[in-house]
Amino acid sequence: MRTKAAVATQAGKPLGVMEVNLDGPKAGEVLVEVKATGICHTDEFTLSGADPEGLFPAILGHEGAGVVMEVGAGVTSVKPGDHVIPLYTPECRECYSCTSQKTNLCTSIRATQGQGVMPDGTSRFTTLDGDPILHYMGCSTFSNHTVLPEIALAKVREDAPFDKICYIGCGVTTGIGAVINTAKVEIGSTAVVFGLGGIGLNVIQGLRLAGADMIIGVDINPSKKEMAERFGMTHFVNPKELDEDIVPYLVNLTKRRGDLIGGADYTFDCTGNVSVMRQALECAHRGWGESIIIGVAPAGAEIATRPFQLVTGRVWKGTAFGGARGRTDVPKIVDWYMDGKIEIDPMITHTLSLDDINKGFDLMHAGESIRSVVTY
Ligand code: NAD
Ligand code: AHE
Ligand code: ZN
Repeated sequence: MRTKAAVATQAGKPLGVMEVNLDGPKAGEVLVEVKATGICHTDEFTLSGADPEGLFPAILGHEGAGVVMEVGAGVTSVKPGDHVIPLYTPECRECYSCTSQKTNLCTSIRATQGQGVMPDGTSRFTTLDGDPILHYMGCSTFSNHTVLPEIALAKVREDAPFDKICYIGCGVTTGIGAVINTAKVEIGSTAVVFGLGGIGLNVIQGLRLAGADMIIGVDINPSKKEMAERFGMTHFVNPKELDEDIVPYLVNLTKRRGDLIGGADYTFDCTGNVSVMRQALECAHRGWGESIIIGVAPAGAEIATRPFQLVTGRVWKGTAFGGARGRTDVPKIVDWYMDGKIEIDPMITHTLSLDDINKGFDLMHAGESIRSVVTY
């Protein structure tokens, strides 16, 4: 079939909106009509050329929601008409990682996914001239239609609006999951969140859900303060306005009665900046503070700290897709949204057509959006 897609032709160039060819689903695959997709900072990261796994030409986008149109041979868990959210972290429930019950990082199709192809090693997308176009993170939601492996689809309820629940395909689940699945934050905790964008705000609402007492947000863009307060931030810090180093400032701010040292129980990096990741670790409490890396850093970047920071009990962790097992957890998060337990709508600051998708990247660069969503 033919469909309309935004194609990343080369690093650092705007996406090109064009008609492309899409082959039907092979065995174990599913054709999905994408109804809406968010634009995540990770799409920008790959488009910029900073992603060591970035390949071109490719159809980016990994935060979508849509409807199943056709299933390939052997597909049993979804059928035409089902509403689904694509999963860049699939859940096969059979591989060594899935059955370990120790991680959400299903490994069954990770190798081909990183090469921009389906599990059989080929792409379903081509240009109208017949040249191959690669898939991205196994999802390619910047196309009106896409093909995914069955194990990379979460079936969700049919009354949930596509233009909101697409965000559960990455940002919402990543932020809330980092708090609940990865950090396992307890009631009464103190926390610091670095970066109050599409991920950081969801960490904040996750912290509120978990019952954290002190939720400190840090961002160099003061316009992020208002929205973060709406989602539960109790204190805002703009590092550019401080006269002292941010680490001692935060350590002092998190000092509780009877505590001679200070430091947060949990900290989260939602910036992708390795200097910020160090600050996040070092403002965690001596003896037990945990720092969770969510941000994705450019090719070649490395984190550093004095080993003494770890010797004295701070813990450095990372999380992908918030530790969520997509087919199991994503339908539940959709229920949380529909039941009013979590909020999504105010974070979707812009809704665009596919023709205007590059405006979504411009808004992100200008720091003017939280999430831009493209509707088809
Ligand atoms: P975003 O652009 O919406 O937000 C980033 C925020 O960080 C902005 O508000 C920006 O002002 C702030 N910021 C930048 N530099 C800062 C600094 N030095 N100090 C404090 N704040 C700073 O991006 P997003 O969509 O929220 O994504 C955030 C990061 O998370 C990106 O690196 C993205 O690739 C990554 N990510 C990771 C996962 C995962 O599974 N681990 C999932 C989604 C996104
Ligand atoms: N390809 C990059 C790393 C990108 C990355 O860390 N991706 C996250 C999801 S970000 C979603 O917005 C992830 O899930 N990682 C686990 C995985 O298996 O990719 C690089 O540095 O090579
Ligand atoms: Zn993402």
